[in-house]
Amino acid sequence: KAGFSGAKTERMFELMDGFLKNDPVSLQKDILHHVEYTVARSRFSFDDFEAYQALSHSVRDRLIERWHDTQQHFKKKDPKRLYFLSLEFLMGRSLSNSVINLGIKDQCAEALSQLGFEYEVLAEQEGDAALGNGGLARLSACQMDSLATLDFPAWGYGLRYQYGLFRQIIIDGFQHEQPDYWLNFGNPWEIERVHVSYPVKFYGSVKEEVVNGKKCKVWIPGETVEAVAYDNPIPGYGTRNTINLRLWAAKPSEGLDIESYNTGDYINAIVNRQKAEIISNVLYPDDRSYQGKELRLKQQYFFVSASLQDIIRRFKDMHNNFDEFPDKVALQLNDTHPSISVVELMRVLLDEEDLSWKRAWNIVCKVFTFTTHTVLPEALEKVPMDLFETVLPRHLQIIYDINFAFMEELKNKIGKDYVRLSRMSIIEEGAVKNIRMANLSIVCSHTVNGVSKAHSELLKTRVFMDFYELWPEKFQYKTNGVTQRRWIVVSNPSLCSLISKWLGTESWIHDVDLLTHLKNHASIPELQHEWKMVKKINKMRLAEYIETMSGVKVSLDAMFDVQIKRIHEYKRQFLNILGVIHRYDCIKNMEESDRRKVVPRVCIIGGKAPPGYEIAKKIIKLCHAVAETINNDTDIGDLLKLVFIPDYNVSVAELVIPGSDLSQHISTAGHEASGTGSMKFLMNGCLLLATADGSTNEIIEEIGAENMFIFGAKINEVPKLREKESTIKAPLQFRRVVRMVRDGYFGFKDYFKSLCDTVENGKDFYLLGSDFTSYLEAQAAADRAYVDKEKWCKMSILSTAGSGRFSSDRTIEDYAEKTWGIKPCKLPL
Ligand code: 9GP
Repeated sequence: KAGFSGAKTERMFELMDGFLKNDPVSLQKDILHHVEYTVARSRFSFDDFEAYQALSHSVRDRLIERWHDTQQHFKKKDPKRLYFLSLEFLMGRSLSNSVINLGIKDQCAEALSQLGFEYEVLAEQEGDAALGNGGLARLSACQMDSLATLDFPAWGYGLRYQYGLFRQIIIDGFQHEQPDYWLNFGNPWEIERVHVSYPVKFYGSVKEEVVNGKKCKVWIPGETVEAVAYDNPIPGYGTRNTINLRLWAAKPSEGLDIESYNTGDYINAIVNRQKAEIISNVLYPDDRSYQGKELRLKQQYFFVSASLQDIIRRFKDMHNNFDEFPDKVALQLNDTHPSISVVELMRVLLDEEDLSWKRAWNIVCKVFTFTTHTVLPEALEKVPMDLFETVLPRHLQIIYDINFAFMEELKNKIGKDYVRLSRMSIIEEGAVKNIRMANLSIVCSHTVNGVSKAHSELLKTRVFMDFYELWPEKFQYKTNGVTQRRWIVVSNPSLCSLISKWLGTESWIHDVDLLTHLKNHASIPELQHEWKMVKKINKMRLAEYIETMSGVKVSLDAMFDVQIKRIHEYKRQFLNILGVIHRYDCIKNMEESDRRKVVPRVCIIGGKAPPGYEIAKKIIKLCHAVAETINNDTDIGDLLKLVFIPDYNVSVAELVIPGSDLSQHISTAGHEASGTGSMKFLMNGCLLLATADGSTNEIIEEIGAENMFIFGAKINEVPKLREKESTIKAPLQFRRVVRMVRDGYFGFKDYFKSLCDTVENGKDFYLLGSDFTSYLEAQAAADRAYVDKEKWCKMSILSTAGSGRFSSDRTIEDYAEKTWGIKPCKLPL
């Protein structure tokens, strides 16, 4: 109300004529308005991209209306809010998702067609917002969609990287990385909030001072950077609720560098100030480990500090007693990346809000919850202590104090078991001392969870065993989920219509358990016929894409067998390629009569290798080298093709997943925390060939192993197999295909040597050799099933029917109730 007289407010209400309308004519007027006044083109001459921009702005206007109303409503109701802190969000495209969630896709299509444009063509104009690496980041995006749809009072916080995940280009079969300057053509989906900015401080020193007769630690920072907010409205489906994803960008602070100005070095003073922007410039492209990088630590603190200032400001707008903070605020740590927020909140409460240690600690312990997304100990972040001390000197002191209190408490409970004490300490002793961010997160959070049942078991029995023994009540499990809005409704419209037709309702789009009723129809020939037609349409789309991207023509009669995900040794794309070589070798050596029985396959692999991960890059090259041989072998023809899809990202996944028959999730058991790709394939009626790892175990529970192709060692068998690995000979078939690579059958003999070394001579850590035979058996079972078209189709329908449990709606409801303690806060219609 500030600044407005009653009369002006009244005038404003007089001028308002309700919400923007969603009929095609109103949309057309808005689109043309934006062509002329936002894009600044003539309404008589604009191209597809400009039409996309104008359409996006028209959709964004509608989002902003809802966003305002939602924020007002939250403010009025003042519920407990969830703040989801994540350094990565893989949002993909916004237009297609927004029009679905707003329920205006058909109206937009009609409006555009009368203007001479095609909605689908415009939607393709949008680049992906790729502010994340892989599973964790895409999961965050799915969870935001569900939080909005289920009306939870939630905010996401992250970093607005100027360079998203690198673009992968392939030259002669080798991966090269190109920067993804995704903001080049503007981003209609964000709103810059120049007035929402906070100073974030780094470096400097800490002094002891006496303030009001009390001894205090005073941090005198050495550098200040401004964090400016960019808001990204996230609409819910079937509701007006539209929540916010606030991303921070670094800008130079207003403060003057007096010294440089005084010495007359004006240019350098400006150049130095500009360096502040580096903090939010670029996303780290390696999701294996983030150890010891100063910029990484600064990114983490930058986004955490700005977010907490924002959250505390919002809290203080309504409350003046910090003891109420845990009743109004839940802070979710998405992996260890935001874990400095624990220390930052302590610092603010102690040093700025003047609370006692006891009171501050009590608050901190009630607000944080921690989800870990990895099993790999090397991916648990550690920050060298001297780096920490340089960048955040006051925070290090607070960590010492937290750790001291924790160690004392622990000693009281377990006695002087120094080995265990040192394992659990937040500070890792050694030649280089480190801060263990996972230990910090566990000590300070009231709830800790893994992302599948199996992962949570591994946390309890291996990774965080000591902590589980100490605080069993803190540990929960939450199986990941994905949003059916993006992964069926947006990406597979034909399947969406078919499901709605057979269920007689569209309600499954927000009540996904209804999919289970498809089971009743799974054997009906009419449904099967329509189901196969949908698959065929999607396979045609994919085949066209493959031809455009790689020049390879593929047969629609072939089984499309897909593995798309980040390239990692544990995900075992190498196993897949060795399987393809085996298939090729078998076909080559077959009699003509046997060849006629071969099920034709198109094997599709896609994914990015972290730029510094040599072996992963060699796997990509091997895929191309093998493809070169197979695809050019006229003797093989359509019986086998191998294709690598470059630059895999969210929108490529939206195209590939609906067109797949079979998908592979073949990590060494015990290594994939959950896996969410499998859930997207499952929803799209694609059969899974998988190891019993991560969330696959729960998919087996849901749809039955008889509807999947499961193979390989189980999680509890892996450690024993590893012990025996060096003494056991790999099966002959395995040795033969590795030998083909080693001997240069596909060229690049020297280059592939180190790759072959990873699976031979007793070094096969990821157990490709020991799983190879059962892998081939599972592949053979898939071939047999594919021949029986009715059976395959039924399995496909049952896969979709059983996918409801893997919706992020279910995951979010579970978190809301058992972890965050938040309730829906729905905007009235
Ligand atoms: O590797 C896990 C994957 O298994 C999981 O599904 C996903 C979401 O929880 O997180 C992945 N982890 C990361 O992306 C980084 O640790």
